[in-house]
Amino acid sequence: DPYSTDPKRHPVLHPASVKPFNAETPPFLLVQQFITPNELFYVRNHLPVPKVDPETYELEIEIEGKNKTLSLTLDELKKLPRHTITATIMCAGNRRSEMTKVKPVKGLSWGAAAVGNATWTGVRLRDVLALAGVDEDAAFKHVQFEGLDFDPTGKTYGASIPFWKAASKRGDVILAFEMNGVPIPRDHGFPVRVIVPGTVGARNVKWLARIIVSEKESDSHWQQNDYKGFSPSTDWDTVDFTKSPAIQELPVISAICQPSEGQTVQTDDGHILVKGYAWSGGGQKIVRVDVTLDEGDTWHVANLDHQDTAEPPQHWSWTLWSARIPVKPGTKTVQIWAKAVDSCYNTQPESFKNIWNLRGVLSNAYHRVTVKLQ
Ligand code: MTE
Ligand code: MO
Repeated sequence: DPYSTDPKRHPVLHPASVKPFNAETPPFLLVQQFITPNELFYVRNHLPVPKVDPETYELEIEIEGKNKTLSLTLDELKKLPRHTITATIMCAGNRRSEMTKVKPVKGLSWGAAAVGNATWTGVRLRDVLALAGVDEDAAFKHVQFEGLDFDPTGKTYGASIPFWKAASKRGDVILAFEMNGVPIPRDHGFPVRVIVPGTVGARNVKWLARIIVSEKESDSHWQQNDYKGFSPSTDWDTVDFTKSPAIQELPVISAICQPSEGQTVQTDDGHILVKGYAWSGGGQKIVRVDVTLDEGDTWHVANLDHQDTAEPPQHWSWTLWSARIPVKPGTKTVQIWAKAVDSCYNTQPESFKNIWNLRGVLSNAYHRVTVKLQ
């Protein structure tokens, strides 16, 4: 069993699959703190967790067209100037289970908690590229990453990001070795993972083995034949993965984490308390969250309780919000809707019907939660 050496996990994590291990945080715990504790952070593994010896670990940096590879030990990497960012990572399939209600999709049945916010410390990818002789004006188009995890045929996990993002100072891409002040836990990429803030989880390659600066995107399955959006009319007979770009920056999303679907809620002086998160990709900031209990006849503007001070387009963290909303006396059940607006004034689509796609990604329609009142 290649999974027998996987690490132990916190018992409150809610598994979507066990081998490979995929699990999300209970939503009400997710919004208790701005920084998600490491042991509660969602886990998304496609393959067994590799066991890496930090003493013998080496990172290889390959530049297409040059026949010399730069190789750095963990100690050498750690000698570069350190950079710390706080960034949210979200899986492209977060909230997929809601899209499934329109029509089945292929993928793990994630609820709304395949997301977390952490402080990451490492070195800038652009500094490592500079060591390899590549600066941000170079004419490359992509930077590819390969992990140390591999499938039974020996193929490793891989992904790529645009070269401009990798090489620009404002891109803030780091090769991280610390998560929330401690060495990155095994599930999250020990000893080194890429953090590509503002970009879909899939490109944040864990257990980083190799960086390839290239004219081409990664040819990995996860870059080419997965993590792409399609029309609601595209099905598995007609899909052509070469026709859609790989997801990079994620669209604006929000979710209600408290109360949860079906819960019985105590009203407080005729009000209910609603809490959640909101986030947008590409470093955009959340500027407003709207909540309604009457299908949009009345919208209540939520309080943005916890938000980073960073300005867009470098606002990498999520926003935690809450709203205390009056309910009409005698109401037995309510459906709560939430939607967020980002600093580009992008907002969420109203329903899943018209954003449905066969892989169940980009599942960012209004979040709707029905609760009973007491
Ligand atoms: N990196 C490697 N090497 N292998 C993986 O399976 N999964 C990706 C990404 N990086 C993955 C990976 C996906 S799809 C996501 S959503 C994030 O890691 C999840 O990061 P986390 O497990 O730290 O939450
Ligand atoms: Mo993911």
